[in-house]
Amino acid sequence: MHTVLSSATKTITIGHDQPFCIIGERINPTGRKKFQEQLRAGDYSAIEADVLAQVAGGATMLDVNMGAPMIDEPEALAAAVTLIQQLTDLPLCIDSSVVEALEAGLSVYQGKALVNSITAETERMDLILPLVKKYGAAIIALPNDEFEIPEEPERRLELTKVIVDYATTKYGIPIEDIVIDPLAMPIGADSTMVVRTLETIRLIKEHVGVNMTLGASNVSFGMPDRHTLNSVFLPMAMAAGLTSAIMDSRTAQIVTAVRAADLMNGNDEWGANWIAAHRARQAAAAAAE
Ligand code: THG
Repeated sequence: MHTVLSSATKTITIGHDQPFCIIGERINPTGRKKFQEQLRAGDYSAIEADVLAQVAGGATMLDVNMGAPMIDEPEALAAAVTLIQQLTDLPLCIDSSVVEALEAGLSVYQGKALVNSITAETERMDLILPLVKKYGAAIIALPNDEFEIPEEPERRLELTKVIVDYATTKYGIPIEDIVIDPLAMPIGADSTMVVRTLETIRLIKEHVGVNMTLGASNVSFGMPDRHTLNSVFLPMAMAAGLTSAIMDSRTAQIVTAVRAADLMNGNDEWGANWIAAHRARQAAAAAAE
C-alpha cells in the first residue's frame, strides 16, 4: 500500500516498505505566543527559518497549521502554503479543523497534498471528502467521532473501518490515499496511553493495511526530556507498523533514531540512507571547523 504525494517538482511515497515519512511539525502557532503575534500582524517571516531548519533536519514533508485565536485562518493558510512552496520542494500536509481553511490551502497548492484531517463524523466527512476528491489529495483520518475518542484499540479499529468504507464507497477515494492517525496521547496523563496507541497500530496494519501517521510529540507533552521520550516512542511505533509521523524534525536525536529504526526494520537497503546521513554530518562538522 503506497500513498504517493507531491509538490510541483517532487514526489514522495509512504509505505510499509519505504523509509519512514518524517512530517515536520513546526509550522504551527499552537503554544508559540510570539509567532501568533507575528501572524496576527501579517508577518510570515518566521516561517522561512522554520522551513529551512526542518529541511536541514531531514523532513520528508512539512505540516502547515495556522490555527490560532483572532487569525483569519483561510487567509493565513493560503498565504503560508504559497510562501512555503517558494522555499522548499517538499510536499505539504495541510492541517486545519476549519473546512474553509483547508479549501483555501488546497486552492493554492501545486501538487498532491495530504489533508489533515477528518474524523468518523459523517457531517465532517461530507464537508471535507468532496474537497479531497476535487483537488485529488490524500487524507489523514482520526478514528474518533462526535461521541467519543475511544480508548480501546478494537474500537479505534472499528471506526477506522467505518471511515475507509465511507470514503472509498461514497466518494471513490482510493484506499491508499487514506492515512489513519491511530491517536497519540500524552504518556504523562496516563501511562497506558502509548500501549493503546501501539496496539491500535498493530491492529490497523493487520486488518486494514493502510498507511498511518500521528502527532508524535503529543506523547511527551508535560514530561521532562521530551526528546528522549520521542526518540524511543517512534522506533517502537515503527516496529508496530507506523509509516509516518508529524514530528520534531529539527532535533537530530529523534531523526537519527528514526533512521536507525528504518535500517533495523529492513527499509534502508545496504544502509545507504544511514551512511549518507552520517557522511553529511561529518562534512558539516568539518566545514564548521
Ligand atoms: N494528529 C494529526 N495532526 C496533528 C496532531 C495530531 N497536528 C497538530 C499536532 N497534533 C502535531 N503538531 C505538533 C506541533 C508542535 C508540538 C506538538 C505537536 C509541540 N510543540 C512544542 C510545545 O508546544 O511545547 C514547541 C512549542 C515551541 O517551540 O514553543 O510539542 O496528533 N493528524
